[in-house]
Amino acid sequence: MMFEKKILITGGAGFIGSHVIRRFVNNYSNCLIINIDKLTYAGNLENLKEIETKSNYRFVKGDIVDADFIFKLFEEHQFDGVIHLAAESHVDRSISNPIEFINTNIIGTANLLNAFRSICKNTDEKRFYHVSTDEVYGSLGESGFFTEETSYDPRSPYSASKASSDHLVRAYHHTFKIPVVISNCSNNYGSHQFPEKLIPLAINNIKNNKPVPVYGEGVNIRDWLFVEDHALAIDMIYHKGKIGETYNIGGSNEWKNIDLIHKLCEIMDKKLNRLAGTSAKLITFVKDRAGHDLRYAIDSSKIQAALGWKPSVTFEQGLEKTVDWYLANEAWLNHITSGAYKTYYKQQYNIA
Ligand code: NAD
Ligand code: TDX
Repeated sequence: MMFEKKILITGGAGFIGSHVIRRFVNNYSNCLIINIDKLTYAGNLENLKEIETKSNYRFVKGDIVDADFIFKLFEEHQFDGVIHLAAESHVDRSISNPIEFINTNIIGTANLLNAFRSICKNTDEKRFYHVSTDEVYGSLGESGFFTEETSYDPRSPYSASKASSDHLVRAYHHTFKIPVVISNCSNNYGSHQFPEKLIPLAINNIKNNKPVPVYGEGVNIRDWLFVEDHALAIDMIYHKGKIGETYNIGGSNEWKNIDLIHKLCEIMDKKLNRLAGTSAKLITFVKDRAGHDLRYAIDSSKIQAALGWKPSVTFEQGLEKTVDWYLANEAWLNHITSGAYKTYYKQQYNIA
């Protein structure tokens, strides 16, 4: 079958990437969607079971840090577009092992930019979309919002590596005139998120009657967005975003960590038929994260006005959907926490 366009999505076996792949494979049957992913601890092909047999989808296991592999892939496919999500994404891991973040997030992005540049002949017809984070802007005090004009001030090895890759993307656009677009999004939550991040970790621990660790005094604030609304924004930016522009994406949904955990505990008590207050007894204050950013909050008026994007669910609806998904997908949780999903790859695809 001939496809009108070929789109490369990197990191498609991860949390956000799998939502983006599902959306693109289902909505754009005229496009061939190629997913490259290294399948680190965070990448899980089980996330893509629903679409893996569709004729417009291909998976290739590979590392974006491997420049030869990336060049050959671009030479073979001459992609029309790239949506780049592959990254090391967990702030705590970046504190214990920064080098992995520098390799994947900076060198990996540079490899993709070089390979993309090599296939850009008529630059207007292609695009390189870098999916980034609001953490590049640093930390807010009690008031104010991050806009697209806010100066970069990354403060963790993770955010410094993402800021660095954003700078490279803009520098390649400026210097080599390759067509790029960038978005910086706030904290995502939803199904298929690795249970090391706050919301799935808390759901999993409450379910298993384990302590729910709250860093410091739980006063840090995050702006939470349902992952499917991020995938919708990515779709709109990829198709309608203006070349060379940056778009901030956020839920206008700020929560202090401790209040969010209490809300989750209430939902879990109801879902698990526990007495009100049972789950909250699991809350345990632990040592704070080193360099813990106090507050993130996004001003997303640009994408709302320019592209007509807005979140489709309220936080109550999104959280309830999320809890329901984790409770209904016990096997997924057990596989990913035990590493047993590797057996599935072996049986299904003969991938080690
Ligand atoms: P994730 O950790 O769930 O998934 C990352 C994916 O990238 C995994 O499938 C992993 O196997 C793959 N990967 C890692 N290193 C690779 C390499 N060297 N080569 C190829 N593949 C590799 O991350 P996520 O939460 O889905 O985040 C996706 C992107 O969105 C990241 O770039 C992240 O910075 C950005 N982002 C995340 C959030 C959030 O709240 N999770 C918010 C804003 C932006
Ligand atoms: O056990 C925990 N206890 C706790 O109090 C964990 C894992 C986190 N926290 C706190 C730290 C943060 O203030 O909860 C908040 C959210 O933490 P994470 O889920 O680790 O997310 P964060 O550090 O805010 O980063 C996330 O959002 C921006 C993603 O991991 C990044 O990839 C994204 O760029």
